[in-house]
Amino acid sequence: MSSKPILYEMDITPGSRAVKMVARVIGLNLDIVAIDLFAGEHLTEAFIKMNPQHTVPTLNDNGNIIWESSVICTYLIDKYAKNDELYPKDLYERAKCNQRLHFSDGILYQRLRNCSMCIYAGGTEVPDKDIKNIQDAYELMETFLATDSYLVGDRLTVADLCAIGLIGSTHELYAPVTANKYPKLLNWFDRMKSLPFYDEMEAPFVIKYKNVVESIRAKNSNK
Ligand SMILES: N[C@@H](CCC(=O)N[C@@H](CS)C(=O)NCC(=O)O)C(=O)O
Repeated sequence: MSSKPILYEMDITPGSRAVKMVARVIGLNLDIVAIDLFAGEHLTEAFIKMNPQHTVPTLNDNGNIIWESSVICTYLIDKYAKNDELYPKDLYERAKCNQRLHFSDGILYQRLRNCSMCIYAGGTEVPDKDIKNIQDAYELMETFLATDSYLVGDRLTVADLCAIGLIGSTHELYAPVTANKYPKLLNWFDRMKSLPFYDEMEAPFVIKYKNVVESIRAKNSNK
């Protein structure tokens, strides 16, 4: 008999929350196992055996191990969703979703990470170039959202769910999404904030992440 998929995650990481939001939307129950990266719980022999890249989120679906949040999300939708609304089966629509997902993984996530790494590595300020890289990504998103209200077309897809936590974090921690410079991105962000699960599943963890980074920054400045 198969059991619930197990999600190894940390709530302050945007990718972990993306997987949980997808599960919520498709009505899938996950067994959640919290991993504390700051305590090195991802570096145990057992975790590395499961995921040699030792990243969260990581999924164990009855022995099938998957990591990379966007890959986990699309797998869960393909396997468990009752319809293809979140991840269209139409090949062109799916390609557009995949492009946005790669943008989130390769551009948004990496640029957020670069900023946080400056602080984790002992710094107190994030270099202007790293902030500028995030703003450049916002400008690209303005073009993605030029005619559409969601990242792919006019309804919510997995592409939106994988981008919310990243934009929420860069906005709160490093580069505000301002109305004068990024009006379409801000409209999209407001639309995401009105999702029924946003206040429960997203907002508190963006603030928690900010507090973690700020407390490390404060310790660094007292050294
Ligand atoms: N693009 C990946 C990023 C995964 C990732 O690097 N997660 C970080 C936390 S945000 C992590 O687990 N870092 C621990 C490590 O690399 O050892 C995803 O969305 O799953």
